[in-house]
Amino acid sequence: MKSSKLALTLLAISVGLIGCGEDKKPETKKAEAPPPPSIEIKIGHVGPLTGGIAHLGKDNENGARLAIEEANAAKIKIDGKDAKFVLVAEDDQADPKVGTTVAQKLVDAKVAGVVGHLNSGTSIPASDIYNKGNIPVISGSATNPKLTEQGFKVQFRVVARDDQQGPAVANYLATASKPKVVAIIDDATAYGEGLANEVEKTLKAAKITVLPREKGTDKTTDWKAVLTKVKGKKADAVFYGGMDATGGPLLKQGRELGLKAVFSFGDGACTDEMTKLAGAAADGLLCSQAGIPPQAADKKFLDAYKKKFNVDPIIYAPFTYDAANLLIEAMKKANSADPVKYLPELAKIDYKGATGKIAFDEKGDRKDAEITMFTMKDGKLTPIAIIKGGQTVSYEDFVKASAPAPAAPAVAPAAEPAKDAPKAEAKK
Ligand code: ABU
Repeated sequence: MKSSKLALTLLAISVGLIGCGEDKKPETKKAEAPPPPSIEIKIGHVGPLTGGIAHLGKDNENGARLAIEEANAAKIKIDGKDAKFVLVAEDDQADPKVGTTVAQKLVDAKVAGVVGHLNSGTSIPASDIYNKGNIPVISGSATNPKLTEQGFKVQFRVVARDDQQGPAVANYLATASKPKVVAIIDDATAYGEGLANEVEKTLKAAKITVLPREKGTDKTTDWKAVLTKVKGKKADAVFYGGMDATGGPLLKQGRELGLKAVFSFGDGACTDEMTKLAGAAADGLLCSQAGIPPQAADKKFLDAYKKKFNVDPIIYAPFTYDAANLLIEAMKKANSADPVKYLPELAKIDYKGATGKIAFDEKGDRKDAEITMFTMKDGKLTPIAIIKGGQTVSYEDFVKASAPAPAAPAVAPAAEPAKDAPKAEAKK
């Protein structure tokens, strides 16, 4: 009896359950909203990522990469679509031939714009390829004047040119160190030779004796023969047009050979890398960069860079960061990533970047670009003066003037040396 009652109860429950199942309405699938329309925008970056100056190529690439990551985080819309910026990074090995190959590769990949190249020697031949492909390109470090003298509407740069940098560093050297005989050495690249020519012109105009040019290459690390010759000619200053990877050994070997001359370099060899390469011999180096020093860049940028890469920028990362942001800003203004549409916006842009206000002249050069003079002091590159529009301002005053509280900079005459500038040793 007991078991038949239980069987009936179970039957009732199952019938009830089946009944419930029959009452249940079939689930209607909610129509999924289509994903918002999106657009992928490729931006190229080119610099040497292998070889002696790979550290500078990486520094430049980091700047562009940070700008792109920030733009993606900002969820920018272009033509009503979610813009997804993608950095296409290429290594040109600082080699002009490789430079043109990767430039063509980027054009074929339909990048919307390019940041680079690092070197003038790669930027100049590559510019022709970008021009033919109508791809806007902004260099954050190439300083040879020819780059923007070819009439290419797509070519821009955000640093000063060597016909500004050469006279600035030469005048500073002449005034601060008062050399009588200067030896000039270059690495036979578009940058090194071009800058050395500008320095020579300025020194000669100041009636300073310039010895016949000595040359190496961008791979030379044994400078002893050249330096022995320079020592024999009793030069009291040496200017080198080349990069830090070759300038470091030059300086080190010069001191090892007993040269007392003031050494002076341009931006390619004006990095803290000199201390690693030349050790204590680097102290007293006088050198220039073709923009504000990296430590004077916008604090928000500096903090973000340090957070992301766990190092400080070496030299031109703030400029490549600005270069990438300029491309993006012009696209936003044009509401298009089509170079035909955004190039006119780029040409007339007025932008507040990490390196200050940026606008371009009709050639694509940065208006009012600064030059910074440095000396190497206790193993650290120390900015001593900023030269802008022919006026020299001590770095101290520049920093004060850039601070939020308005303070007018004390403007000194052009090429007036700051108190830290190295003096040439009296001839023995
Ligand atoms: N401006 C220094 C290094 C880059 C160049 O070749 O111009």
